[in-house]
Amino acid sequence: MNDDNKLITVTSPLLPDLDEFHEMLKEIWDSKWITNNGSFHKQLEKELAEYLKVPYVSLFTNGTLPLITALQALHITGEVITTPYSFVATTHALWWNGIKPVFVDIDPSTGNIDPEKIESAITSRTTAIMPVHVYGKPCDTKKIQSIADKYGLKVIYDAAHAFGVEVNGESVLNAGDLSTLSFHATKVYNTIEGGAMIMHDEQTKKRIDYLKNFGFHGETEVIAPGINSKMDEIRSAYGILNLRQVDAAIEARHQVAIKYRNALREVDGITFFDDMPGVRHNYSYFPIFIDSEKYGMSRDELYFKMKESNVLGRRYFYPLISEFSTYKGLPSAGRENLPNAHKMADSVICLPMYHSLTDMDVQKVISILKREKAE
Ligand code: T4K
Repeated sequence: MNDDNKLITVTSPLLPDLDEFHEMLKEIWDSKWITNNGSFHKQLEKELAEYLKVPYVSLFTNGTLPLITALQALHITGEVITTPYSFVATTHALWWNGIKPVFVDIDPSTGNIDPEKIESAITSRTTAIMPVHVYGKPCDTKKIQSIADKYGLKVIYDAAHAFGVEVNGESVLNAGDLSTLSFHATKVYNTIEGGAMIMHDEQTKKRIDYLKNFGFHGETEVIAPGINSKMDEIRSAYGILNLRQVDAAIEARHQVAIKYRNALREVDGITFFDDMPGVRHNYSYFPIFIDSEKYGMSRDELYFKMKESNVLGRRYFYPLISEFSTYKGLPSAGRENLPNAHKMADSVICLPMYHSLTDMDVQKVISILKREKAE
């Protein structure tokens, strides 16, 4: 029996076992070391580097500050090429560094920045490219790197959605100069609030570790104008426990994706992404795209109809970042420059997707989309 009053939200967090967490809290209480590079913080950085198959991880307090810090660390100035199809934090990180964002349209087959359109947006002021692996779908990192190499640009990936994503067995987080992750409650892997930066060498790791701790090197020396964006011991402990169950969570999400795809493939007017060959996906989101004419209902009508039935999908990422008042006046923000991004933003609904979504919940979502109930 369906409980029609139950809210089915777009996501629900992966939570550690409370008794195990309590044991770790006891250790923290005993040690009285609660933040500033404590033992759980060190352990989580090490375990994440192994799990993610990357050389170095620096933990952060959320997924926005590593973006801001990455731009500082690489001394990025002037203009940075980026995508409008993302969460607003991507562009905010540029703005907070006094950098002018230059929006480039997306490839409709992935939702990621279209590498074919990057070169024509490069000017003498361009210093970097900041792409996003949106929904965890890997960008064309080879093509982006070849453009960056040709023009001497840095590449910082906003990999907030790409936890554990691999291409042909290699982590997508190893691409570019730096990558950043978000461990927010709504992500595949969460530490409540949290995030990380991935780097290739020990020297950069040291520099980032200084920068996230006010720039302190030892007790009395400050080597750069750093910020405070450290993760504490409590969230590090929580993260250690969640890492042990993240593979099972990703597999449960995979099963939900299979059910959605099997049921929705034949629905006229609904499209979605299939898995990419050679890619280990994390199923962080399940976006569908509504063609109003074929489906016979607009995206927004469907979105509100789902809401009436207590199914709270989300229109990630509508509106486009380029439509927000801070960015709307930028020369690259014009609608004519970003037709594919507008089309995707105007047609998307992210369906409920999380490890503990029950079969009954999935069937309820499907039945609304298939309009199996009388309208
Ligand atoms: N770059 C990209 C590409 C990003 O997507 C993000 C964040 C960032 C950078 C920045 O990373 P952080 O600084 O945030 O670490 C959410 C998240 O706040 C945000 O982290 C995320 N992207 C963005 C896409 O979505 P909201 O405002 O849509 O979430 P909210 O609070 O409406 O939650 C959605 C649903 O999740 C709720 O209806 C129920 C469920 N939920 C949520 C929370 C917070 C729970 O069940 N428990 C919870 O504690 O922004």
